[in-house]
Amino acid sequence: MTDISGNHSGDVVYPLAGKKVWVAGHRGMVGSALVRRLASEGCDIVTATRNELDLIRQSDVEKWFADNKPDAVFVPAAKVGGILANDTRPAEFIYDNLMIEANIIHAAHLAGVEKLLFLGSSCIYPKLAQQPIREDALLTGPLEPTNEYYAIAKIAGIKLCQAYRRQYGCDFISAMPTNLYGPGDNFNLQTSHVLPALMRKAHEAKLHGDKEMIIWGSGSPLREFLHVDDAADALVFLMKNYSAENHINVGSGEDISILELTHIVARTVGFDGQIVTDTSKPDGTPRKLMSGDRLKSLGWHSSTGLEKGIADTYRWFLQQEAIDLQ
Ligand code: GFB
Repeated sequence: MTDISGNHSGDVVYPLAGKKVWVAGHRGMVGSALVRRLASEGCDIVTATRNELDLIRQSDVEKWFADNKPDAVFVPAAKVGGILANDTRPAEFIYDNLMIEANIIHAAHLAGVEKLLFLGSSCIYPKLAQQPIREDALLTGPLEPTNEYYAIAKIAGIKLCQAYRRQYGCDFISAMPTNLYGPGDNFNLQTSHVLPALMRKAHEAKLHGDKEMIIWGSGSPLREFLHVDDAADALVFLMKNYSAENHINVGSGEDISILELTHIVARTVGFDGQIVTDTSKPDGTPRKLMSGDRLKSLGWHSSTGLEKGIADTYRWFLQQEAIDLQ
């Protein structure tokens, strides 16, 4: 029988041992977690810094593939950011992401790459999708306006993988991770996602002896969080075990309100002042809990609880304190 992975036997579809694997965007939070996770796979990991390769430049990307000849490619490389960055820099979010994914996916096809995994995001789904959001909710309704441009680019990436699979038979797959957090996150308050922002705000409020910390929006939106090491594990699992054109959700299966999340972060950091909402800032989509049924049916589930994940991330944050967080 064929399962949803397209796998007939239940054996690993694509073992990574001995393969040359390029992690595009290895300095980002997801890329660096992938490099850590791949260390135990017996593969040859190749990377390129931004100075060595500008992913926006098509001919440079094609040349890089011709010179390096990877067997497999992970594509966490992307222009990413939190709600404010997405809302205020739509041109960068659509242009950079379209260029990066189109260049890599097309060049991977030209170079005969055996397998490629593209990363999307849970914000590709309609703003008011039925919860938990199944993969087939894609393109069934209007998008959340604060991240529409990023979402359109990521939807194009999924469609590129599907199209190259259909027309050229490329084994290109897509995964849709939920909101990720962990070591290597961006703690810049203007551009970050909510979890690192809350951690930094609570940490600084505690240091300065502030009586309150301000969070954006009403605090009522619900978000699903997954530790980046769990995400990397799921991505390696999919690379090895999944081969079909439908994208796969990658999440923890649980969501939490931003206000509750703030309380956990404040407790972890040791800030016991007041939490104040700034409703002049956007809430974004009210809820985006993804269905993890497909990934579960393939045999993967997350293992890091949110409180533990936040505590680990805070330890990492404290170790980085000497580094400039601006
Ligand atoms: O993580 P976040 O920026 O992005 O915000 P999204 C999640 C929620 O946290 C929103 C609230 O309701 C924010 O208003 N929030 C509260 C804060 N305080 C803060 C704060 O200090 N900083 C930030 N950043 N948020 C992004 C998308 O959506 O998520 C991207 O814009 C992508 O496209 C990414 O999909 C995963 O979850 O709203």
